[in-house]
Amino acid sequence: MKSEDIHASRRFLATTIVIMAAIASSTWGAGAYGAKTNFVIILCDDLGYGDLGCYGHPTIKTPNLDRLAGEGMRLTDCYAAAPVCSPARAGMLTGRTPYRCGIYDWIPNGYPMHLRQNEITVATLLKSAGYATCFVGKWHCNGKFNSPQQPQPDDHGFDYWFATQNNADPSHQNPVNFVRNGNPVGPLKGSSSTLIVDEAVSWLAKRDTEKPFCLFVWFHTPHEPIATAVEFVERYKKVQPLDRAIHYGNVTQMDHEVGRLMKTLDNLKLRENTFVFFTSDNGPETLNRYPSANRSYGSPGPLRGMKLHMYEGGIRVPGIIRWPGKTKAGQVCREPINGTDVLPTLCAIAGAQIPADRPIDGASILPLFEGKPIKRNKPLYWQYDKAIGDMKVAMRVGYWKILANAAMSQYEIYDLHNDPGETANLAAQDLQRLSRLRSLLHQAYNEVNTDRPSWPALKRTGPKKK
Ligand SMILES: [Ca+2]
Repeated sequence: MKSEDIHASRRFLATTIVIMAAIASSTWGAGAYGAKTNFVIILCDDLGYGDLGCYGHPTIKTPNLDRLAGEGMRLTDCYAAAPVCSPARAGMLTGRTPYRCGIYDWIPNGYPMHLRQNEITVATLLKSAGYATCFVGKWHCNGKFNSPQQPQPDDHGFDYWFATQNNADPSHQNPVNFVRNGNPVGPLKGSSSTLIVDEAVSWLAKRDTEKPFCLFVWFHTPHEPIATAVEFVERYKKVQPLDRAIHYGNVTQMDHEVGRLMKTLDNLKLRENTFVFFTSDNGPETLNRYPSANRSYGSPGPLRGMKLHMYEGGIRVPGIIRWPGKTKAGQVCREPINGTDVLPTLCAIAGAQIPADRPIDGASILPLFEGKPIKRNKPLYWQYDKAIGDMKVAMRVGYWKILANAAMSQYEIYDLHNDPGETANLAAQDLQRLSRLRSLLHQAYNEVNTDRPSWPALKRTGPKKK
């Protein structure tokens, strides 16, 4: 998008926000739980389904997240909106299948692909409903980061931001590439997880307490290139090789920082009226993609595939919700939930209107807190044209999952209830079910791919690939 287009679309958006704010103010307090619930949305990067203690990892210690799950609700069937970074993030911010937004793959530095200004994010909607909004961590929703040529976190509704385009450079330790509210910060001392939580804690302390808040904490951890503070590596002295210990320690360090953030909520007496959601943007890194620095020892648990796969290991991720008075201690929820559900859910809680002028694919998960099923008007759908393997499209309907190749001519179906590891493709045995699922899949595929935006040729103009 040219800069003049951005200005024009910003004017359009400003008008839209005024209209939406008017709508929101007229419905202030009309949300199911009033408008004073705060939100903390924590996203990990490449944390696998099996990487937390409370999800069965035999070695990695995550006491703070285990406690959070024990205090709230652990989701067994929580999904990212895509098996790769940028699309999953776009899906969470917009409530839309990422392909609708034109976010087709991870966005290298300098690429034209970005979350366009005409997309309406959950932060924009909450801000218009009176929320203070803050983003800290890995953004990865544009290629031209901190450039007037593309929208930045503040253009998408975050009052305050402290972020990197993609990974922390040169690694998680002592990063040099953070930007705070448009100003490059320069070299920093410490781990990115610590720096991010420091910033979040600082913002919480100085925020406008007259407003409810929405805080997005998007860790770089445990994505490559990993570096872990010595004290956390030393907790895995018996683990070999050292790179595995470094990876495990990296997850434990992130867990420690989540604990620090939760402690801050307690200290500020914010626990009771804060909805906390912890999840990951996709499955664990595929082994051996970085042979020179392979510290990717994440686990998909019992699931098939890893990051970049359309099988469950690529998209099913940990999910923990703590909302005192609404979630019950130690509750386990088996209802499928997608990253695209964040926008409708937060808006429902806050009493903010969701956009009516475009397809919103997620659904509010509020019924779950009353012991009822989520009302979805469309099945969960994923698409990633560059997925590893033949399967590029997937859909879940109840316990059934269908996958298709790029030509939409070959199919696999799995019964996730009896076969969560997707070991038995039943497409040839259950033709009636295949036919029904295939029809639903084609319907979604055709709808999503009709109006999707295109980009100029993806020629790299930025620094080296990471
Ligand atoms: Ca990722």
